[in-house]
Amino acid sequence: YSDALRLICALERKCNMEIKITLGDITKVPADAIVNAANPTLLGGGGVDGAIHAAAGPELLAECRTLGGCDTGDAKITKAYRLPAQYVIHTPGPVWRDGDDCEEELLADCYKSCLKLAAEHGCRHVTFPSISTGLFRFPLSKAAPIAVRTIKEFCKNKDIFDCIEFVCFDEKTKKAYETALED
Ligand code: AR6
Repeated sequence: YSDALRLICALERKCNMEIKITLGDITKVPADAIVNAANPTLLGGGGVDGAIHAAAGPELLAECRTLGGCDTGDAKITKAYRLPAQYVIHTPGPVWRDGDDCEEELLADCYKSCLKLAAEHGCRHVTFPSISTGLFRFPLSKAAPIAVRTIKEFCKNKDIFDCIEFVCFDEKTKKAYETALED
């Protein structure tokens, strides 16, 4: 009887993962891991990267200096220092050029690489910014469906996460992710 109950609980958990879309500053949202839309140097920059480094404090940059950079589409993990999280997962998204330079595949790779690292570190609540759609100019209407689809595919029929949350910095971004989630 208890085995059956455990199985039901496990099955329910599998279906229970929530993809949440919120408006706000990702540095203020508690999570197990916060994803940073970085660049291949991992040495900071503007946008969400600048905000994450500013909120985490100088120890984050010091740890990032030891990592030797990161390829586009790949990800590396550090501690989160003063951020309300255990880890920061840094991923350099693709710079949008004309769409013929594997930008879409590379963006999907970013989400996969981050989810893989988060899972390996036991993170159940992960927050994402809208990778590449700021300074890297990836069109939002293309980026949001890629992000949502990649997360759904990665998590399908698995009990890895409780909540994957997109923390959007403006209404337009929030709307794009909501539309992608509805489709
Ligand atoms: N919380 C949540 N989202 C934010 C925040 C924040 N505090 N600040 C900005 N955004 P971007 P990219 C949103 O430019 O396009 C850096 O210099 C922003 O409105 O931060 O991947 C890196 O070092 C947009 O929706 O990242 C790289 O050189 C989204 O985050 C380069 O920018 C992504 O915008 C990466 O460019």
